[in-house]
Amino acid sequence: MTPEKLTLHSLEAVAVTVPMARPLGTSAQTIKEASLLLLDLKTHEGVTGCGYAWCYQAGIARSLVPIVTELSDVLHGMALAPADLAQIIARHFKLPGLAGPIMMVVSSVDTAIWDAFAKAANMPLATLLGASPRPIRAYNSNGLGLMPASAAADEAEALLEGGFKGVKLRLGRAGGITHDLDVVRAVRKRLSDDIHLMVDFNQALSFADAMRYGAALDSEGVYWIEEPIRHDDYRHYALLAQATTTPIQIGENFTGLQPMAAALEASACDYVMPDLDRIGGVTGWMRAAGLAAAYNREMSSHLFPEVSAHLMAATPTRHWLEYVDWANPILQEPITIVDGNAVIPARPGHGMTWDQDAVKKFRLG
Ligand code: SMN
Ligand code: MG
Repeated sequence: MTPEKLTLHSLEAVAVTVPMARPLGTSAQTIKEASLLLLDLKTHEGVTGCGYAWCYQAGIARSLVPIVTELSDVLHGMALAPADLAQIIARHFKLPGLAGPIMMVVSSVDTAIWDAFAKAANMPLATLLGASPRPIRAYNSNGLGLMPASAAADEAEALLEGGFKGVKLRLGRAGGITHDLDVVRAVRKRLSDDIHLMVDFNQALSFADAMRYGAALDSEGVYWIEEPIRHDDYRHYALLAQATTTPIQIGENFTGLQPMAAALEASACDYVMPDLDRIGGVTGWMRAAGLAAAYNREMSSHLFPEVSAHLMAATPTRHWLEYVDWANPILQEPITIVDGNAVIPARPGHGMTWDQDAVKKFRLG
């Protein structure tokens, strides 16, 4: 089967909630289980594709199922040309707006389209995108939520198993800067100098507090400071990035390319980390990679390590893959880590196949 012959038969979605080995306490919300929208694409020719959306909350995952059903009717019978379908899908959602959870649907449909396309071409997605399926450097982002200092130091050490050279610690405690700094120091002290320590505030701080934190963290051996203030306050991000020597990282909240372009134009950050499911799937990611290259900014990924590994291989300014194991319970062959690097599978497509027994078990409603 050659990819240009494929036509879309249907899209189907299932909402699941799967257990997480380590709960994730962030400054905004504690996440104890992964609520996912699993998306399957069928073609008339028999080739299939899939993708998933990380929905943050079970209710969001559930609410997206009928939206996928309606989109399926719209796309039925169309040629499976990823760039063409991206435009058709964008037009379909133009009036409600390509934002929030709708963008999760759009992005995961795009990912499923590319998966089927790569399978028909009989190539791993990275190969189809013109990249060698090289090992992709990853940091371990499982756990290290808001927790006491000694527990965080223990967990940070445990997360190095698999040869990881980086871990990410969540900050933004209600108790304020001294509480956060105690934890940073305990974790930093436990890790050897060659281990990168990223910190993530999930938008917890005011601008004034972020300036104080930035100055304090500059002498604590932190590798990047992620989302210290509201995600779209690029004017203040630019001031912060100027004031701190520690690089500022943002991007998981870029919904489509325009916010990313605006952030880069405003010099709001040193690094960018788009999220596959907000940037517009594979199509959106590849365009974002061009933007990052044009603005000379290192680009990391947010969640979705299984697909992001392929995309990072094709990203000129690739930096760090965020590794989380949150989809593992429903995958037949989760992505593997060797010496701290994600291994891109040699299978055609992105390489994910649902474990159907697990899907049945964790299915919502
Ligand atoms: C994050 C990701 C997913 C859920 C909550 C928080 C975090 C990250 O911002 O970057 O990993
Ligand atoms: Mg983050």
